[in-house]
Amino acid sequence: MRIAGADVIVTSPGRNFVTLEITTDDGLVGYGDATLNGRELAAASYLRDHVVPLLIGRDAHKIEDTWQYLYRGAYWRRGPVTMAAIAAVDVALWDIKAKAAGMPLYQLLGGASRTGIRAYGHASGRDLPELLDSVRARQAEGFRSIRVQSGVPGLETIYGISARGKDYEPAGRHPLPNEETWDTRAYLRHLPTVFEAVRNEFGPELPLLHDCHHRLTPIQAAKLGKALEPYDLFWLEDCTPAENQEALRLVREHTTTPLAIGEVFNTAFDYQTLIREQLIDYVRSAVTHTGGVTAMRKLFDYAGLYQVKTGIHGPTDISPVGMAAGLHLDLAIHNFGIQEFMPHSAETYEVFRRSYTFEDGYLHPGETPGIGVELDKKAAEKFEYEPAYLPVNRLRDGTLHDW
Ligand code: KDG
Ligand code: MG
Repeated sequence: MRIAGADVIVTSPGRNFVTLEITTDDGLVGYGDATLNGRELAAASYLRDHVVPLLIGRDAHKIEDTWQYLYRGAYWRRGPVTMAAIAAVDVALWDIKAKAAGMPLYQLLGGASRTGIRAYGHASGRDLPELLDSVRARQAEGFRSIRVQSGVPGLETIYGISARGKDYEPAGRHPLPNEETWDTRAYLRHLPTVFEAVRNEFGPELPLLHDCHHRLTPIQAAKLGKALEPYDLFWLEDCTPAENQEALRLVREHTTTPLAIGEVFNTAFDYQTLIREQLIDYVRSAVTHTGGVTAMRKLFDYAGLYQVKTGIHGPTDISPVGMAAGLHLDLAIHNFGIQEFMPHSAETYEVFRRSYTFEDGYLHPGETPGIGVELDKKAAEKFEYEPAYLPVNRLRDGTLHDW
């Protein structure tokens, strides 16, 4: 079975997505996601200009060899653009292989290790009453694990807080990124009071998560982890900037709050110290940004040796194709932890027809052969690409800060 064609589709049904469609000479079609929020066209060009010409005529069954050909063959390794492009090829080829086998992908990965995939949803509020309402709304939708993000008095807009009743989508369709203001001391003072109130309202059982979004220094993160211990978090995410693996050593020495990191990582090497020294509890990579199913499987098996579990990144900037690929892994691997799930808009689901389901707090990839997501090209054409940027953060004195 040879690769006969490969097409890169950039579409914007509610937000921007980059999708690779691979066709084989016997008529099978596979999809992969290469969406890189705010830098989409770089991934699209990498695929169109440098990868598609290498794919035509290759044996579609040779997934590992193609992965190595694109990774080692580029000479310039790693990086978000390269790894998103490789991920798209890898997932499209797994989709094709599973379709050729007539099985859902998880069967090729060893079969189901569980009946459903525990998912967490996002609750946020500009103030406490709004946040408590938002937690109740997620519970009503079926979520049994909830990420809690709160506004901070004195700060207008910050990461993770949506306008009342609206879904959160940080990438804005502006010619320039929005600028937000950040104050770490105000955040560190306020957040423990929020978790105290949420625990008082919802009791000790509900698993609660929080995302620091890389904004703290190691000692600040250590202080926050300690302050949150009475509220028994499921995890504290991205507490320090992701580049510095050693930072987590200091945090770990001071707190038993479980730690999760990795949504901006793109290879297993970014986790080497973190996993080997057991400085984290959950790996947060997305299939889309970490080289696809092939690379994620290896990463997860490595993490499993050290009792580190998974928490695949699942915001709306991972397309339904990337989401579905992650769900097949979630179902098959042993060291599954939890899956993030931010449902996409109706427009997105009009373009990406999916077989995965969410019911009673659990996701399932479905039983359709392949990954179970098909792209409707006609529908995709209706939604033209519009440049969109993630916001930037500045301290009160104007210094640029991690967002
Ligand atoms: O594009 C940026 C988002 O993927 C990121 O801000 C979402 O941190 C995030 C999360 O945990 O979902
Ligand atoms: Mg995050």
